[in-house]
Amino acid sequence: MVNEFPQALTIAGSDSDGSAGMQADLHTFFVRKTYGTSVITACVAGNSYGIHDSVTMPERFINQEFKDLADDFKIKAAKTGMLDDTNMIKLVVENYKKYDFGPLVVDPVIVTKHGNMLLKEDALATLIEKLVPLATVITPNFYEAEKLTNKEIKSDKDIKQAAQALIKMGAKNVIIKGKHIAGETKQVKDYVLLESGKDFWIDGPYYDTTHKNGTGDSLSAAITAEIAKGTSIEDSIRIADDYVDKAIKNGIEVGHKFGPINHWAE
Ligand code: PXL
Repeated sequence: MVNEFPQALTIAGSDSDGSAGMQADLHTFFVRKTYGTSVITACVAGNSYGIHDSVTMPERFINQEFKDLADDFKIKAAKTGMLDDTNMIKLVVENYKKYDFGPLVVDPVIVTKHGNMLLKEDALATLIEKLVPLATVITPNFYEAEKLTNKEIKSDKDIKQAAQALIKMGAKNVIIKGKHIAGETKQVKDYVLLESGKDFWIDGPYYDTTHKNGTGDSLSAAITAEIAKGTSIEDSIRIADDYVDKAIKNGIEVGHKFGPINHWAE
């Protein structure tokens, strides 16, 4: 039967070195046995040393990408990544609302691990107003959670409050990815707050490696893939967290500096 196979969509930027952005999403969809489709919002030129240039796709092209996918596929879940600026966020939100692409996982990408901006400073308010309320799951890291809630996070209590604030802003389920504090424990813990009110921590080891590009993209993509296959939100988050943990632990040596995680790791 046509369109029975689980299909997922990434609305994100292309990263030429394959370690992050749309490429990490598509690697993840593939390995998680989900057919991957894409709406490309921007392209960045870079490698394991960093990002050196970027361009944004034109409005008519974005509209056409959405239309073409909607005309032919049965997408069961979608995720957002790099959206670059206010206009792009508005355009993506308009198109997402127009069609049926299933639940939305919002990875509120702001800046790379190595300091390259992927969202214009003045676009944050639009992201909060227009995109966060559409999120079935929002997946900020520590820094992004602080930016979105406009509050410093220093303790477990602060993390919980940030997650609650994100729910108040309209996201249904939240995972805040933990931060490793230099010199402290060799653990990182992610905090999850579900729509039902249930909350829990996911503890994992901290891996001291330079091969962590695309970790956030891959986590949100793995959640999206699981949702597309019909897995519950809680299990999707748990499975994705475990998958990314293994992909960091069993890294591959690609590029000379900051490398990718290993999407094949099991
Ligand atoms: O990992 C965040 C990210 C998202 N999207 C694009 C990127 C990166 C990091 O490099 O290049 C396009």
